Amino acid sequence: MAAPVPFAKIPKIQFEGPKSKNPLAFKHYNPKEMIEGKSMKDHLRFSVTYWHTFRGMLADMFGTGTAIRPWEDGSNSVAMAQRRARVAFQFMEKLGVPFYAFHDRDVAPEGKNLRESNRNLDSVVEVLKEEQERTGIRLLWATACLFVHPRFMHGAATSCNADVFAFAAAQVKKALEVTHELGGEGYVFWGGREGYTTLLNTDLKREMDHLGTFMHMAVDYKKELGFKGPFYIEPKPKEPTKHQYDSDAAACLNFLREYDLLDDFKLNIETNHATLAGHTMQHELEVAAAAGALGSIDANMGDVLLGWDTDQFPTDLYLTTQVMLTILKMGGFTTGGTNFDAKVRRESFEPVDLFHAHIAGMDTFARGLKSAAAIRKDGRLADFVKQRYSSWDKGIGRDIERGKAGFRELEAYMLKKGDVEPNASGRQEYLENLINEFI
Ligand code: XUL
Ligand code: CO
Repeated sequence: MAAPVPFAKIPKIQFEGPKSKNPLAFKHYNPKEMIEGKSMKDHLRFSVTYWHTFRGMLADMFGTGTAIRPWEDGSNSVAMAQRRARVAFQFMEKLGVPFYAFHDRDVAPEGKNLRESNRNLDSVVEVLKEEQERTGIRLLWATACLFVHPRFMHGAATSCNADVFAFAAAQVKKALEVTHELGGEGYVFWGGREGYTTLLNTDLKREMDHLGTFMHMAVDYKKELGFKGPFYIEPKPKEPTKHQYDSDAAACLNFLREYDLLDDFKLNIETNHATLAGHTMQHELEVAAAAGALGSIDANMGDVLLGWDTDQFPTDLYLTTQVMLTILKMGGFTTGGTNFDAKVRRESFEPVDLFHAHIAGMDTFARGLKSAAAIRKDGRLADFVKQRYSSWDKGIGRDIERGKAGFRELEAYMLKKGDVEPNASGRQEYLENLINEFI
C-alpha cells in the first residue's frame, strides 16, 4: 500500500515575518537569518520527536486517546510502521526541520522475541534511510525504549533480574547499530526505570554499579562499531519511578565521574525534567555547561499548577531567552540540537495542531535566540557580571585565584586591613527589567 498524503492541503511552512497573520507560517523563525555569524537553522538545529508526534494518541491516566490520525489503521504492524515513517517525513518536510529523534520501539513494533523485534526494526530502518536520503532530514539521536515492556518493571541495567540486564544490553547494541547506520549525530540514554519505588527491596549500591558497568559496555561497543557521535544522559528525577538515579545534572555528573565515564558522555537537558527536579532549566544548563558536558536539549515546558511531566510545547519567551543565553555563552550546539520532546494537548486532537504546536515552539525559540543575541550585543548584562567579580581581577582576589595565598597570608592581609571593602548591590530587579527590554 502506498503512503497516504494526509498533509496535502497544508502548504510548506514559510517565514512570513512578524506582521503575518497566517497561522501556518513562521513569524520569527527565519532559517536563513544570520545571528552572531551563523544561520538560525544552524543555531537551533530543531528536531521532531517521533514518539509524541507520530505515536502518542493523546491518552492520559483518565482517558483513552483523542487524536485523529487518518493515516493510522489501528494496527501495530510492520507495514503500518513503514507507512507511518513516510507520513512522518512528509510532516517534517513541510515543517522544514533538519532533524528527528526516536526510540527503537516508536518506529517499529516489538516482536515476540528479540530476534523478531530486531527484524521489525530493520524493515522500518530501510524506509527511514530512504526518506532521509529523499529529504535530507537527519537523525539527531536515537535511543532504546527500556521502560514500556513489562520485562523492565524493576529497571533495565539496574534490574534485580540479570537476564533483564542482558536483554537491555542486546537491545542497546542493536539501537546503536541502527543509529550508526542512519548516520545519527548522537545517542541518548534516559533511564526511565533506572531507579526505585521503595528502598526496602533495593540494593542501591549494586544497582548503581550495574548501571556503571552497562555504560562501559556501551562505550566499548560504540568504539568497536566506529560510531563517532556522543552519548548523552538525560536527567529526570522521577516518573515513572519514585526516584531515578540520573535525577538531575549534578547527580549525572557525579555518576559519570564516579564510574570514570565523563570523557564519553554529555548531558541532554529537558526543561520539564529540570522543573520536576526543583530546578530551573537554566540552572541545569549552567551546571552541565560548567562541566563542559552540555550536549543537547529536549525543548518543552511544564505547567506551574500541574506537578507532573506535561511535556508542553515551549511557548514562554523568558524561558527560551534564558536557554539561548546559556547555549550562546557555551559557543552553540555542535552535535546537539533543540529536540521538541513535547506533545500537543489532549484537546488539540487534529493533525493540523501538530503544525501549530511546532510552529509555536520554533517561533518561540527563534525569538529567544534573537533576544539572547541582542542582550549579548548590548553588553550591559555581561558588563554587570564582570564588574560584580572585579575584586577577583586584582590584588588579593587575583592572588587567591592564582594559588598564591593560603590561610596564613589571608589572615595577615585581613589583620592589617581590619575589615572588608563594602559590598555592592546585586541589582536583581534592575537586571530583570533590563532583560524585559529585549523580550
Ligand atoms: C521521558 C523522556 C524521554 C527521553 C527519551 O520523560 O523525556 O522521552 O527523552 O527516552
Ligand atoms: Co526527553
